[in-house]
Amino acid sequence: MGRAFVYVILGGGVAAGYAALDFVKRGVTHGELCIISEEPVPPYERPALSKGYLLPEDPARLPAFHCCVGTNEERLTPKWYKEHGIELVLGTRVKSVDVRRKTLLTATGETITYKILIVATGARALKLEEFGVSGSDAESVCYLRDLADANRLVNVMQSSSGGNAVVIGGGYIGMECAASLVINKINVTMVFPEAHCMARLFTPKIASYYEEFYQSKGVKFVKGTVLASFDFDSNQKITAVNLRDGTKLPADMVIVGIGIRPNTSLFEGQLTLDKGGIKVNGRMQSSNSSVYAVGDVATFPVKIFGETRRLEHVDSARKSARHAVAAIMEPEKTTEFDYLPFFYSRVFTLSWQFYGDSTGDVVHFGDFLGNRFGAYWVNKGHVVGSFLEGGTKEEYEAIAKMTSLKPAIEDLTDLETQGLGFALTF
Ligand code: FAD
Ligand code: NAD
Ligand code: ISD
Repeated sequence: MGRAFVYVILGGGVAAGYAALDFVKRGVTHGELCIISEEPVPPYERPALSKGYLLPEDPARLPAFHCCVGTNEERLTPKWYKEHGIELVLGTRVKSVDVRRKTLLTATGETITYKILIVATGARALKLEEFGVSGSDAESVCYLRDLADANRLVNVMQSSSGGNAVVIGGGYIGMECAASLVINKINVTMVFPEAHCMARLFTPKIASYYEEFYQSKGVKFVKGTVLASFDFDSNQKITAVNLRDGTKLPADMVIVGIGIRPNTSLFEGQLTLDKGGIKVNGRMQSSNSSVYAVGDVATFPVKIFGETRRLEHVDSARKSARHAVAAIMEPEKTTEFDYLPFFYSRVFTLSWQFYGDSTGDVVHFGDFLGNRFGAYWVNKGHVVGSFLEGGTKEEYEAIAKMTSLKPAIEDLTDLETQGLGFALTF
């Protein structure tokens, strides 16, 4: 026999931490809530792993960045969970779930029963092997998803000081890790298949600003090609990476950031999936009414676009988790989730925010030779997305508010002339 809880959160990442805080705020009683996580520590702010955690001096370390310090709220330490009667089952992988019987089976052989399950299993990093390249298990090849990966990356970085790193992938992990490597005095070459970095979001004009900034810090870019193989020395240490276009790059270490896959496998055949995630309604409830899904693993209706989306960003993890808890604890008071997508990044001295959707025509504004510029995306005559680098708190709030209102645009040239001023009028 195992333990029984009213509420179980499966996964102990960002969404789990924010859900726990809201369960307490809404009056969960001692012994009702359990969090099961494969990670050995309570929920923490994952964004810190590619930023403060990698700094050479005074790096961020736990317990400083447990949830919910990312939103300037209470820091949930192990003591906090204990004081609130929340059971933390850490370092424990859930092997299978039976949503009909409402049971989970852990790798330690325990069966845990729930009345309501919140799935917050996040995602896993894609491996090079899934793209037909072997060598992921080599000592100096690093991925970055969890604390164990971050500790490994720090060790590899320290032993590669002054040497060469190749960063595979031009997305979020690639860009943020490349900046951290430079700060650690490592020579960086970034390799990615697209024509420019951050191809899922940036326009060519925005991307060229960041690429030039990175080049000014010594970063080299090899675009339009992918990794083909590694060269090893007699000790099985990587010495170089070979690209499909024939280029050979010397490498003391490699960081791979080539995307993620949501962790849905426990639920395949049991819950409805959509766009790679667990399909939920506006209350974050899956096709089984006792199972909710939040964070990276959930595909939810984004009202403002009139379609479902699966987002891979921390603000969405925090807010979807909080919405699920509200829907569970106060169903009659909780309406449909109404979420404006928000993405951001910070690298070197740069910092940007994006709200909404990056579809339609793009209007750029601001000073691309200086340090404050942006863009609006206009689709079917309405602003649907906004990007701003180097803004103030008030300016970011203004682009968020304006985007949420989807204002009509008659003249793109006029919008370009007004630039940031357009958002500030709302
Ligand atoms: P996660 O935080 O990934 O948590 C999932 C948890 O579930 C993990 O603890 C995992 O071990 C556990 N788990 C999974 N399967 C099982 C199982 N079978 N049994 C037990 N436990 C299980 N987003 C931004 O918007 N801005 C940023 O600056 C930013 N920086 C990031 C930096 C890094 C290095 C990474 C990796 C991501 C970053 N993100 C950022 C994305 C953001 O962190 C994620 O969107 C967010 O963590 C998703 O939260 P989650 O709770 O859904 O999943
Ligand atoms: P990503 O989706 O941002 O980027 C993946 C990149 O992989 C693409 O840009 C492309 O350049 C590259 N790629 C694809 N196929 C390739 C191939 N065959 N060979 C080489 N490169 C290839 O994913 P990521 O950068 O791995 O980030 C992982 C997750 O972490 C994402 O969910 C991301 O949102 C999250 N994250 C977010 C932030 C942030 O929001 N600031 C920061 C870090 C991580
Ligand atoms: O949102 C975030 C972010 O970007 C971080 O680095 O949360 C973390 C914390 O602020 C780290 O303390």
